[in-house]
Amino acid sequence: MPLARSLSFTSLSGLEEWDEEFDREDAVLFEIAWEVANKVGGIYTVIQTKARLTCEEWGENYFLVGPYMESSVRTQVELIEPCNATLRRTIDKMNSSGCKVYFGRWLIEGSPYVILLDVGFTAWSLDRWKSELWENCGIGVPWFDREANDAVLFGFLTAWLLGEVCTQCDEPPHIVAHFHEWLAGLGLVLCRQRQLPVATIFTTHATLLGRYLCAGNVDFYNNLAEFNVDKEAGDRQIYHRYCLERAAARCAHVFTTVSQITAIEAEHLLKRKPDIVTPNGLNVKKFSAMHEFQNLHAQSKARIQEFVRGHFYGHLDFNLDKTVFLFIAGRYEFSNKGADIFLEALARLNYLLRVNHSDVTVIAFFIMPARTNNFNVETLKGQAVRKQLWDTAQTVKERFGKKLYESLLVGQLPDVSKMLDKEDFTMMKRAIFATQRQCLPPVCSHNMLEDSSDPILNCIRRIGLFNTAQDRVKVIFHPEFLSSTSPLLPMDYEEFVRGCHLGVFPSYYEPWGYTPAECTVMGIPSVSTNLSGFGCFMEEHIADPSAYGIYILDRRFRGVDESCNQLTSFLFQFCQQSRRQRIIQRNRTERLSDLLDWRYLGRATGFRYPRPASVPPSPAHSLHSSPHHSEAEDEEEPYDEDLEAEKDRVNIRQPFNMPNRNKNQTVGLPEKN
Ligand code: G6P
Ligand code: 1S3
Repeated sequence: MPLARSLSFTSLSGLEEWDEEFDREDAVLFEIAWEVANKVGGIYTVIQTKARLTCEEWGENYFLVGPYMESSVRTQVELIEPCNATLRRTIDKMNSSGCKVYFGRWLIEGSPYVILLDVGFTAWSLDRWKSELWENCGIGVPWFDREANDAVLFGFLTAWLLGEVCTQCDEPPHIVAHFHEWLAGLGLVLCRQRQLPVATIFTTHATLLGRYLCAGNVDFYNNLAEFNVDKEAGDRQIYHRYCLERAAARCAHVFTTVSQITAIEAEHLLKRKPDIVTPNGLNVKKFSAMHEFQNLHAQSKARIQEFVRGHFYGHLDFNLDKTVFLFIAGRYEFSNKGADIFLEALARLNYLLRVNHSDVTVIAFFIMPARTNNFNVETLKGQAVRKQLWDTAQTVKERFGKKLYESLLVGQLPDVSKMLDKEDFTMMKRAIFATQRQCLPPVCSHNMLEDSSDPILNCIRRIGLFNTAQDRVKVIFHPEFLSSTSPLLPMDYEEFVRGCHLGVFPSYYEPWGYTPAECTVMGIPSVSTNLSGFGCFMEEHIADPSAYGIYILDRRFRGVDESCNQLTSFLFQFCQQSRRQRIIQRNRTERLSDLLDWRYLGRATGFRYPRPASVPPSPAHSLHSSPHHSEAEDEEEPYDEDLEAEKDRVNIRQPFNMPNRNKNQTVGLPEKN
């Protein structure tokens, strides 16, 4: 089967030697994932952000295949007639044989075609397909594992679809099928087992065993070669899932993963070395005006500040202008995502800020979804009190303004002592009395269903970060993804990230890590680790990552306590930066976004961003770029930003001028610098 020569956005670039006769015009690409038009986690972001470019490359020959989820389809997909005769015949045939297959356009950038398979509708075939799987592949799937049952249905349906396309084609088709993650992997295995004329790619975004082992108390990276994989999978009752995953990795013509570190993991746990590493990109949108992203930061920060005013009512004894917003967000995997060491570092930072009599306050947000019973009353009350204070201030202002106006009308300067009357004072006193509270500002915005066993709450209880007046570090756990329709914090995730100062993602298990990448393209500095794909990638491509606001925590060569100290020192340094230094650092961070653009990703090999030429951001070494610098200057607009940017720009070659991909790229743990 001929394979693609330069399918740069489907993991095949660099495999030119596979077939010189391949012609893209004749080829059709199917990309298959459980997260097509169905948001579960990071794979959705991969596919969604890559769609525009893949559509540009493949045009009418690109089809995404996913599960039919009615609620997502209603909001994200326009159902239409199949776009060509082959697909029409294929879908008609399947639908007349007891399936429900839908065709449409996914309403995202690029508007790719989607083929959606209703797995629930074919559940009647589950037992038969499971027997077939057992007979042909020796994989037995237990009845109680719903996710694995879905994987079986989805796998058989995708293999059926691809087989039917081959049958319905007038000429021998050139089909490339790219499968993501174990949930979609069975389709690939069946394609090979049925000997369909389809070139297959399997991308793993995390291994099942890796995720499970890391979440337990295991020294994962030092024992990678030692694990008895079958036993470990069996002990965790995921042996059948593991078999599906490993079979897909082994059967694929091309096996890929998203980072070097996951490539090593896959080699040991799935027993196949990935053919190529394909880092994840983003669909980067550049603003035409240079500082637009800085303005957006200021706007979004103002909205977060409003929320904080409400949340801390009665305890607003800190200066919001000297308050730094940190956040961690993502799937709620307490230790895998590093929430454990973030909390510990916050406790240490709290101590450091206190003993150093710092006037900086830190508010750390934890945005990780957990099971809740909705917002708690105290949190909602905070926003109501803030609103009431605002309304009172507006009413008094209006009355004041009216008196002022009337006084001016009769040609008199107002007597300021009479501008506010008794009624105004009563109204204001009442509003102030309403801000008294008997309790501390809550550390959690919701009523947690598993409050007493929740790992974040238990850690907060242990380290004692209770939002007291003495605490320089305050904590807010928001156990729900953000939404612009929330009555509490009505912002979507992107707006929220823009308004924060630093994203903190000290993950222990993170094959790639979109959260710090998203921060980068929005010009928000972040902390990641040298155990995350993103951290290793940035370490490889930037000479002095922290100068660019990319703090990479060492979790590979240090113990937990040492990593925690390093994180504390990153955070403490960050808190000591002046506003000007933060602005300069954000500019630098934003300048890295090309590196993460799908458009240029493939060309990044061998390229390194040099140290920035302009003033370093570290407060210890920083020289002010203009004389007579004072804190007051920090309050002004960053008037010398262009100059700083220009200095850096001459020093940085843009990624699209970079040398081509190194074909001899090896897969191995990146060396420590
Ligand atoms: C942006 C805005 C500035 C604002 C600054 C605040 O750069 O353009 O007007 O002063 O953000 O930065 P900070 O790091 O203090 O939130
Ligand atoms: C996985 O999602 P996760 O957060 O469970 O896939 C993502 C996309 O490749 C990746 O960024 C992340 O590290 C993995 O862990």
